[in-house]
Amino acid sequence: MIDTRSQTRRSFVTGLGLLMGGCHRTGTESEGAVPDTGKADVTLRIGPVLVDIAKDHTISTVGYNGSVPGPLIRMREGVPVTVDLFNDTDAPELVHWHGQLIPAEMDGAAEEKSLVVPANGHLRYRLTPQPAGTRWVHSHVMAMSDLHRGTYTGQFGFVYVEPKSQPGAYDQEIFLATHEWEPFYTSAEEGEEMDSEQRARMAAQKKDEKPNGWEIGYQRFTINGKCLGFGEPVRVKEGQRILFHLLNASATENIQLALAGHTFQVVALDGNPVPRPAFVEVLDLGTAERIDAVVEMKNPGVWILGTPKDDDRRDGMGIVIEYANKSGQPRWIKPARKPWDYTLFGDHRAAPAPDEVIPLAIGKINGGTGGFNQWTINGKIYDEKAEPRIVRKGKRYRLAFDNQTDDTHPVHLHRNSFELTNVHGKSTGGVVKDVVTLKGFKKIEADFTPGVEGLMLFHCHQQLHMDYGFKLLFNVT
Ligand SMILES: [Cu+2]
Repeated sequence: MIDTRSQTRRSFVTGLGLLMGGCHRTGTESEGAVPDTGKADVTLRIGPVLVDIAKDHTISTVGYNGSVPGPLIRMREGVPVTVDLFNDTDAPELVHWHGQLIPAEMDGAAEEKSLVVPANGHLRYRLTPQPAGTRWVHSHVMAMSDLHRGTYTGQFGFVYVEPKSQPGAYDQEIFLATHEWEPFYTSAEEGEEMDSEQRARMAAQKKDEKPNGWEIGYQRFTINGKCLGFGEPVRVKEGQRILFHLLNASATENIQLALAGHTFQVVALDGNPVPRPAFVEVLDLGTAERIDAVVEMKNPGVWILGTPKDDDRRDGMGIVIEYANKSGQPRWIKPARKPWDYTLFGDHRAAPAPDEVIPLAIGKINGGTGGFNQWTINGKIYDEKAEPRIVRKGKRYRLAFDNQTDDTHPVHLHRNSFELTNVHGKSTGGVVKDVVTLKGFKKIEADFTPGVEGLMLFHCHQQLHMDYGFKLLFNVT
């Protein structure tokens, strides 16, 4: 069995052989679809799964290899792997290797014309994992109004691409993925924290528009497929340094997480080491974002790692952290709320001037009561018949995001990473991400340099936003 949550440093090394069954082939073998000979290094079987999330509460969904999250997949940076994908469902599936710089064929996005895993079928290909860090794998199918497809399901799992050299300044590493269940349509809008400028712009916009369309709510909240208090606790010892790998595997929710009685030292964002590993009490994770954070266990007791939102924590969003020889009710302490700011982790390096600035203004067409909002980039809803926007390999582009909506958008660039250069008017450097969460009415700039040719999708990772127009296709030539 592969423990998806926790591995000590020792089993971290031995665990390698588990999923990567075949011998490691090295060298420059070509990537792409390959014939079915021999054993694959990584196997994912897409199929129905029952998840016991709480006492007498079972979710029926689709997952990978019979578990939710799927098994932790470890790969080595630059070492090619053969991947077997089996689909035991009646619908074609797309398996997206989020955060990896791989050819479009294997990237798992329909817009990029990636290979599809046929319904009740099989697909085998080879890819070369890169870059190192906390990546993940998830379904990339459109869900539209069907809340039992795509990222609403249990099709997600961690992918850890091991660096060539391992710093290893920790005693235990713990992988935790958040996910919500039993989605429903609601007209209630999530109350985002807003400053006076955001509130003024929202008020100005609200005047003569149709009302906001459907939003999504959830009944149950889990970490690693378990509601708070139902699964095994994370067991720690006083004095240990724990490296938490946290993933927001939600379809639509942006979340916060805190560990009562403790402080996080953020060492990587979206798997990429940050220039300044700063200390924070509360982590913000937009949909699909990852945070690697070290916690020094120096406050013995039984604690809750969970969301500061009391209702959501009561409905399951948390996990118990238990020190050796301690027992009793897990404790929660409301954390001091400081606004999350990517620039905390950046430095003052000057970004090279970009070859071109690409303005991306985000807009919304309200769906009205009982309808779906539609999303626009530079005034256009995604059109699959439109020609992709050409970008040149090796050139530096600056994406100038201007969120003209009151909604938060965790936007994602496929097959690439971007470096944040300006956040809400503050310049920064060295923070490399593949998702950046744009708050309502705020501006962020991020630079990228395409390295791999082919189609490259940009979209909002909020499933409902992506499905209803929030996409843009690039072609790297
Ligand atoms: Cu969005």
